[in-house]
Amino acid sequence: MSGTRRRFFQDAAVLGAGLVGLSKSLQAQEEKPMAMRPREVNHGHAQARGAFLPMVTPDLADQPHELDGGVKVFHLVGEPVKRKIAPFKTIDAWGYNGSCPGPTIQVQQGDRVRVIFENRLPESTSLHWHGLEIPIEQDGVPYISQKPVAPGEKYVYEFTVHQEGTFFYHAHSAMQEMMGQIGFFVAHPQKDYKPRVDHDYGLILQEWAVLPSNTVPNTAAMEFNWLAFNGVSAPMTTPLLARLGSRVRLRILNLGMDHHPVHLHGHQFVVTGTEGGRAPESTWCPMNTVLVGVAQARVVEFEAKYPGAWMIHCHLPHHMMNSMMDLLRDRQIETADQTEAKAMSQMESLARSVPFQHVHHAPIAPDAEKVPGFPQDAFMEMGMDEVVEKPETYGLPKNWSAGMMGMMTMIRVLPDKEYDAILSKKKLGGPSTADEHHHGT
Ligand SMILES: [Cu+2]
Repeated sequence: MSGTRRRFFQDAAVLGAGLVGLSKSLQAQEEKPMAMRPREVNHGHAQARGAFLPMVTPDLADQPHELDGGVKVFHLVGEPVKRKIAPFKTIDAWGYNGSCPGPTIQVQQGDRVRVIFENRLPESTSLHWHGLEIPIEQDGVPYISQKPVAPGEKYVYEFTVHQEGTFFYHAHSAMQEMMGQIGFFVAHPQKDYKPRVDHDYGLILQEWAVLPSNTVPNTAAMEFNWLAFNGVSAPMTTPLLARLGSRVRLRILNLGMDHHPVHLHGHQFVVTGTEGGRAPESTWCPMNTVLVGVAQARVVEFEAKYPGAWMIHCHLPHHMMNSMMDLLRDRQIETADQTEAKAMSQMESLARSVPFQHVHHAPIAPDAEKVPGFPQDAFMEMGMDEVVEKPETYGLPKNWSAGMMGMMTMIRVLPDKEYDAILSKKKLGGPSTADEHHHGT
């Protein structure tokens, strides 16, 4: 067992139930059926049905299915979920199968799909299949297309997926959506999109309003203090990995109260799809920020040309931070006349209250407090590298986590040697969130 991995498990033990739940779901992702593993994919001319490059949803699991005749059968349970969204913050969200967002469902265009849904919420609900062209009886709108599914009841949805693209499932009740009841539903095309990609990643954008010392999101709020990709705020977001020179697809899905301009550093991408499916190549144009509106999906693709750890983040300034209020309470007032020594002691007492192995902040000027407007970001940055360490963070510069907050992750574009080093760390048993795929030549 490597030192890195041993520390990872020590951290996991310290973090307790929330992360244990996460490890379990990531383990589930590793145990996905062989047919779903990228290495098994054959891109030859006689491509078999069921062979596609699966999307990887970092920090979330894939939902496995059983076959009943020719029907792919999935089980979803709507239920309350404890979600650790930052090392020092666990919230009471609602989700599916112990996960918020729910696990990712992946099928192929043409599949017959059955979803056996069970409601373990304290109130009635339903499941809506966002963007799918299916019979009205399957549309999942309470009172309009079906009776609401009462607590303790089951309901079976069944339909044929004739489309390809990035869809999602969610409760069709506004407040339940804001409690986190959403998940990916990806329909892979029968024939690969061209050009083919080597990596396919999915990110769900979410926002919550959770008051300090509270765990339950305020679903009536119009302002949000917790911003997340796939249910976690940076730096807990697991970095995406790409081999230098590979082609990457990124599917971004938004169900919240805000539209999020998602920006990629260091590369240009093209929008190759929406929540309605693949976009014609004639519409592709270079950009590096895509506005993902509420209820929309945007699919972008790019060549990972330049090595480095490149940010992917919502560019709304208030979405590039976490709520520190739980930790520092009235920080804005306390820091108005604060010295660096005082700030450090405040952060050290914070570190004792949460399992950080070190704290860090960038230097400030000796006369900082004389400057109107100070502080802005001075006490926002918190290094917590060790507590969020995993194979995907291996080799990042010290204090990297101090630069990661809110709706933010990164794609690490790595030369072969470094890429392979991380892959072998993952094979030792680390979380599997970045799979690799080889094209035939
Ligand atoms: Cu945003």
